Order: sequence, then C-alpha cells, then structure tokens
Amino acid sequence: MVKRIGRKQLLFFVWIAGVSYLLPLFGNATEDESPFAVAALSAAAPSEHLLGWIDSRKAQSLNGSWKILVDPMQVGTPGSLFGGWATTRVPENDYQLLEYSYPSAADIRVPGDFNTQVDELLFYRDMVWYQRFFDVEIVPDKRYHLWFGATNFEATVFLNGSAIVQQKGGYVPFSVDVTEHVKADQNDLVISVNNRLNAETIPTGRTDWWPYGGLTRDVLLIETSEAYITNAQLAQAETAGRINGHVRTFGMPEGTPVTIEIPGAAAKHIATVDGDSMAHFSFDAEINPWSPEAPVLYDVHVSAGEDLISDRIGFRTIETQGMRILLNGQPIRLKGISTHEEPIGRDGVAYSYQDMMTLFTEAKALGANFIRAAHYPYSRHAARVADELGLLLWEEIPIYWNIAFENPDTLGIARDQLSRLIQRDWNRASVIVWSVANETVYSKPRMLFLERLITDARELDGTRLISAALLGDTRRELQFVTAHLAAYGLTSDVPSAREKKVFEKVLESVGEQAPVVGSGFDLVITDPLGELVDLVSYNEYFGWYYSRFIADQTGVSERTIRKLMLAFIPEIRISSAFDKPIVISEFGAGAKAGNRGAGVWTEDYQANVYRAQVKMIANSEAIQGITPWILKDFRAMLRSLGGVQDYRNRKGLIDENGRRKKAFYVLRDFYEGPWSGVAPN
Ligand code: GCB
Repeated sequence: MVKRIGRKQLLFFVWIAGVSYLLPLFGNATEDESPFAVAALSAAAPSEHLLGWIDSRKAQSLNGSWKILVDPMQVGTPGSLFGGWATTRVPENDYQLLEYSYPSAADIRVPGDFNTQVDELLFYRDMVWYQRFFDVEIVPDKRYHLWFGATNFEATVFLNGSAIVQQKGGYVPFSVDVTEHVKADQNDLVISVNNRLNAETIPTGRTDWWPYGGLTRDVLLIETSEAYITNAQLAQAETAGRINGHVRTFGMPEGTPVTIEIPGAAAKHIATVDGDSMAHFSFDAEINPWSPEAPVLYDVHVSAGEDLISDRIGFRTIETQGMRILLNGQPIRLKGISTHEEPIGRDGVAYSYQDMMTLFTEAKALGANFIRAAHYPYSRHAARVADELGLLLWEEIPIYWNIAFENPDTLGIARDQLSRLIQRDWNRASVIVWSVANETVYSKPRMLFLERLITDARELDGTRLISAALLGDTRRELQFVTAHLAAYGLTSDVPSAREKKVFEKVLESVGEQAPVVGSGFDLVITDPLGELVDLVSYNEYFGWYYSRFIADQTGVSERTIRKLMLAFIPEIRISSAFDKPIVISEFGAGAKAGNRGAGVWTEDYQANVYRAQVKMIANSEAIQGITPWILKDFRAMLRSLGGVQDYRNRKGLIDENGRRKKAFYVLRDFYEGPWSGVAPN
C-alpha cells in the first residue's frame, strides 16, 4: 500500500519521530508507537491506478551499486538523536560530529535482496537504508516518476531530503511523480526498507519461505509527457475475433482521441477519453489465439496526445464449465508445478528476465504447461517469460496461514497488493488464475476478508479464474484415513503383531463405520470458500505430514504407517461439494539430492510418494490440474535440520543447483504418459 507524504505530514513525521525517541525517558511511550505512525493506513480503498507498460517508456535505470547502512535499532529515522539518515551528509569541518556516512558505507547491488548479499544479514529482519545519487537531464514539460518493482516490505522514499512516499506490502510495483523534487544536477535518493513482518502485515511473520528484504527489483526513473497514458487493458472478448478493453489517461482533456493498433491482426481503432479520463473500446481483430502449443504474441501500440506505449500481448479465453477447464473453448488439464521466486544456481531472490527464463525452462523440461507462482507476486519478468514459453500461470498474493483477518489495515494492504498485481499483469495471456490465499483456516472474519478480495479481483479483471489453495477438514480426514489404514494394515504383513492389535482397537472405535478394504476412500472438499472461487484448489500431504500425524496418534511406528500409506494413497478419490474443477495445488515429500534408501529425506521415498499420488490423481475425475510442491529446493528459516535441510525446504524436484531428483522423472513420465494429450470432454 502506497501513501504519498505531503509537506505538512512531513513536519509531523519529523516531530513525532523525535518525540517518540524521547518519550521513553518520560515513561510515556507504548510499544507500538512507531515513528511511522503518522502514515497509519486505512483500508478504505484499493490502490491508486498503477503506471503500466513500463518496458516501453523512456526510462533511466537506477539499478546498480547502492550504499547501505544497517539499522536494527532504527536510529536513522528522521528526527532521531542519532542523526536521521534520510539524506547524505558529510562533515563540513573537523569539528562536526556525524555518526553515519553513506560515501564510506558498504556497497550493495540493486536489484537483489540484502539477506544473501551480505553474510551477516542472512537471517536479518529489520531496517536497512539504501542510498545513491543520480543525475537527470530535465526536459521542460515532462514528468518524472520514480518507479520501484518492489520494496520488501515497508519502505519510505526520500528524495533530496524530502519524504516522498511510503509503501507497505512488498512484492508489487509502485511509482511516484517526483517532477517537483527532482533536480538537473546531483539527486540524493535514500530509501529505508524494513523486512520485519508480523500477524498484521502481509505476508505474515511466519512463512515457509525466506522473507528477502530490500530493493529486490528494478528501480527506474521514468519520463512521461505532461499528460500521459497511465495504463491500458486489452482482452479477448467472449466472441472470437473481438478485443475489449480500456485505457486510463492522466491530464488529457475529455474527447482526446486514443488510438489502439495491432498491426499483426489488421486492427486499428480510435476511442475517446471520457469525463473520467478513461477510453473504453471494443473492436474486431484477426487474432490467432495464444495457447501453450502456440504462444502467439502481437505488437500492440496505444497512443494519445504526445504519449505512445507498446507491448507484446497474446489473446485467449479461459473459463470453467462444470468440472472442466476450457482454454479457447477446449478442455485442458493443468499439468503444473509450484515454484518460489528463487533462481537456479544462485542464492537469493530471482529478479531478472534471465533468472525466470532458466527457472521456467526447467518447468517446461518437466513437461509442465502450468506454473503456480507461489506464494506472492513475482517480478514482472515472470509473466512475460511465461507468455513467451507458453506456460499458463497462477499468480498469488501472500495471504498465508495466520493473518489478522479482523484488522482493516491488513485488509488494506492485501487489497492494494492484489490490485497492483492485477493492473501490472492483466495483459499477460499466460496468467489464467488470480489466487487470493493459501491455507487459511475457516472463520467468519476470514470469509469476509477473502470475499472482499475476490470481489475486487472480479471487478478489476473479469477475464480470469479466481482460486485459493484450501486446506481440507484435516481432523476428519485424519480420522477416516487412519481407519482405512487400520483396515488395510490387518490384511498386510507390514505391521507387527502389536501394531495389528492397535489397528483392531482403531476399528472397534469406529464401529459400524469401519471401512471395507479395497472400497476406496472418498475425500470431499467442503470449505465454504469453494462457493466463491472458480477453481477448488486443495493442498494435501498424505505421504508426508499425514503419516507422521497418524503414527503419533496411534503409536504405530512411522515406518509401518508410511508403507501402508504409500499403498493406500491410490485408493483415495478426491471430489468437492461444488460442481467445479479441482486443482491439487500442493503435494510432495522432502528429499536431499543424492540421498538413497527407503526412508524419509531420500530421493527414493520422494519418488514413491509421487508414484502413489499420480495414481490417485489419475483416478479422481474432478481433478483437472495439479501443481506439486515444488520445482526447486528453496530457502526457509523454518527448516533447520542440519546436514539435510540446512535452512532449506527440500521438497524440490531439483536441488538449488539444478540437480534433478528421481521424482522429477516420475512426474515427467506422468505428464508425458497418462496425462498427455487433451483432457476428456
Ligand atoms: C504448505 C505450504 C507451503 C509449504 C509446504 C511445506 O502447505 O503451503 O508454503 O512450504 O506446505 O513444505 O510444508
């Protein structure tokens, strides 16, 4: 969420910052009295309109080497007794005491995270100050915008000493018009970035991925004409050969003509700006639809007044019909894989076009046609690469696990993040799903929070599917699966005599509901959120966590439960209470590349889980897509097991250096075998 800081606010900001530092001396300050309290944000509205079509605009890159100061005690905040680091200062004489200096500070590369560029900062979660100078050739009657691909997760931007804008949320772009602040000669740009998170923030404080902090993506100074085109959306209409959309302008009088041109599709159309600075249109075009087999992209130009923006755009339709997913009217199965935004073979966050190209090319090698870009918006390069490679894409905002669903400010950040993501990628044909959450437990406030987001997504972009990765009714599932395993165990020679006795007791306790061996097990997804989404997506870990939970509860050895479970998984049939397609948005098991044997953490065990899972998937008619967890091992603070995890989640099909594990080939064989060809009608 972006909050522009005005002059009056700035004075208050400096004042409160100074006072909040002094207050503890008088015993008056409360814990949450932050110097940034002035910017307390309201959830009233989603973000302002995003400046889009970035890559065709005249821009100066502010990437490269920046200076950083690490500030865990937040003494760099303006007004602080320790100086305030919002501007670059050097001592004017030998007597002047300054306790910070950017010129002598360490260098860091932008884009990129600070955690993996500086050894001491790997686990760091707090404030860091970034500084650089830049010159600009100022042209009269032009506007200058500072544009950030993302600042993780709360940032305040200072230009030549003035606080310009504050952003909360991370992972999405924002820009600010700095025409009034920028100078022809040396400009001093300082940004404080804080990657500390808690239950009130988005994402929340505890996540199973690395909360990479800093200026993780491109920073640009964009020049536009005085009046300019803010953004434009084009989409294939339901009627073939027709394009619908709108253009948003800034500063252009009503009646200004806006030209939309697609030379490759013999289309040129002139619309006019209305009283709301918008131009709506609908016109015919000779379009070959975009698809994974033929990812056709067209050059599109939009011009109005002195402004011209261009992009390469594909056109296709996506919809559901009962339990089917239709791409361009034809049924399709989503042969997917989940990812995190980390490159192969380099540590830290992925930030470049090439990083995404390498990562997604590996997904193609797996035979995938679909990627779940979990659990937060990636850089703009991701969807562009997916467009070019012919990969369908699921994009997601980080509403994950424990969110303060009752907090309106938290909702405000989520709405802002979702709306920026949609406004950035609404022209990418690859993107077919907006996902609003992952594994959120049912409650009334959660339903209201997510309903708000789903409504926003549909209003901003009615041309894509909405989903959220759901959890099942885990307690009930565990009870039923345990009963089935018990029945199964009694017919098997895997359990010991003692374990068979335990199984007999389990079956006695379920009485008449005791399952019949071989009759299969129907797991029905009932989360009421299923009512609001288009795709019912579901995360399950039968071969991994479930086995441990059941062993813990029954006292039967984990070895026995795991063996029985692998044999039992193919008997599970997944369906839902909704007449909608199901996507298994996660399943998986951990394996350290190179480890062999029968037990956990081996490639063999992981491959066995995949073998069992794909059999189950092939048997469940409603399952129209899967995105197993996960393409590549990734950094995770939760995963400390030395020698195996070393702070990495090991459920990847490849390790961090790209080494393929056995399960990679199991999934590839499934995609090239049973799930090859077109989906049944
Ligand atoms: C999940 C989460 C994902 C975790 C994964 C795991 O259910 O959605 O973020 O990384 O499980 O490995 O446990």
